[in-house]
Amino acid sequence: MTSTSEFSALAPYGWDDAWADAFTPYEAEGLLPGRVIRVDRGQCDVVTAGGVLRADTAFVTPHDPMRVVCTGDWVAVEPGGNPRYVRTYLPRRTAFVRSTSSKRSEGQILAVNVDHAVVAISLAVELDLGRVERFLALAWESGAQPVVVLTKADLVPDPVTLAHLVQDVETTAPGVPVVTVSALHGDGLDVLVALVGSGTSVLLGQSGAGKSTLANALVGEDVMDVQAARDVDGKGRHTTTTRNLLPLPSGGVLIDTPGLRGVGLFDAEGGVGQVFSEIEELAGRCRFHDCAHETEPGCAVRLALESGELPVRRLESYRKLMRENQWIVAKTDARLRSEIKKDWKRKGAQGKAAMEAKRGRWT
Ligand SMILES: Nc1nc2c(ncn2[C@@H]2O[C@H](COP(=O)(O)OP(=O)(O)OP(=O)(O)O)[C@@H](O)[C@H]2O)c(=O)[nH]1
Ligand SMILES: [Mg+2]
Ligand SMILES: [Zn+2]
Repeated sequence: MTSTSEFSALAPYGWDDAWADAFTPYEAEGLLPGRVIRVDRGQCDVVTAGGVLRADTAFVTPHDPMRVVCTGDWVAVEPGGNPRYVRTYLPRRTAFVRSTSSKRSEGQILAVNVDHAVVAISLAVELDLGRVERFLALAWESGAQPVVVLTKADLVPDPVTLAHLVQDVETTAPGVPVVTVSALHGDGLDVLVALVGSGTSVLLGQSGAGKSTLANALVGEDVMDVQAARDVDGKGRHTTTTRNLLPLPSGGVLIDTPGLRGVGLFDAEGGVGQVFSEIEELAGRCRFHDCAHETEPGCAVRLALESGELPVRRLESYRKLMRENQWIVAKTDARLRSEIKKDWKRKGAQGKAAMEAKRGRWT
């Protein structure tokens, strides 16, 4: 039986009956359940019913970047020991993954067990809609509900300009709530509090977008460091260097993350489709099932382009991200294939050695 009440102190961190069920076999082994609130060079802080414990993550497959312990993980941790080890993490409900670089098609896990992926976009710099679409594709793909937060609204004093910017983002993000906030003046925070008031939310975005400032405003305390002043967002020093999980006073849990220069897609075809849902809807109305929206008759996508209903930029961005995704997937497959081949070769060599040993060559 699971003793939910024994671990009820974990409820503010998102502990529920399903986590309790998943933990049952580890409870029988005398391990403690907890949630990772920060990971730092092979060590992590785990909040347990009895308080925060420092634990080593080396036990949990350290060589596969997709399987390392991540902030937001629910883990089974040893009750004592020096070092004390995290034995395993419970199966993840959602995972936000990007590809680490364009050269190597490896996934990097940025946040797990997240319900709301809050993409922070600064209004202090020129809007890059392509970047918004990229973040949203990974957010949808992760299984979390995306939210866009336009920060530093106080720096756009003209309401007409602000309305245009919000509209641009809204047409770029169908099905995604777009919230405008100013942490400086407190504007829009109530709307955000309502959105992140249940479950786990992660703040993602470029360095300087104002994520930690927002985290402090939501927590109601200066728990995260913020750079006093900076010239341009997205440049220079990263103020936040670890991912930190913070319980919110009004309910819900927030993960603040270090700024990201870029997010490469990682097997995110479904996510890309959701970001461009209006294009996929239009494509469904094309006369030909496999319409490329080039010169085919009865093309609903081209019709929407001509009427101005669909911006050219959107279609181009959709094509670009789809191509990039296919390329990443193909590259990953190639890498997997070569790994499998290497494995066969190794097994083949072992098999040969075993055969030769059997024949008594080395005896
Ligand atoms: N004018 C104005 N400035 C803000 C607002 N929110 C944040 N800032 C400023 O923006 C700068 C960056 O804020 P941070 O919260 O550190 O940004 P961050 O996204 O956490 O940055 P990293 O940790 O490097 O990823 C700081 O100088 C803040 O004071 C706002 O609402 N209005
Ligand atoms: Mg920060
Ligand atoms: Zn078409």
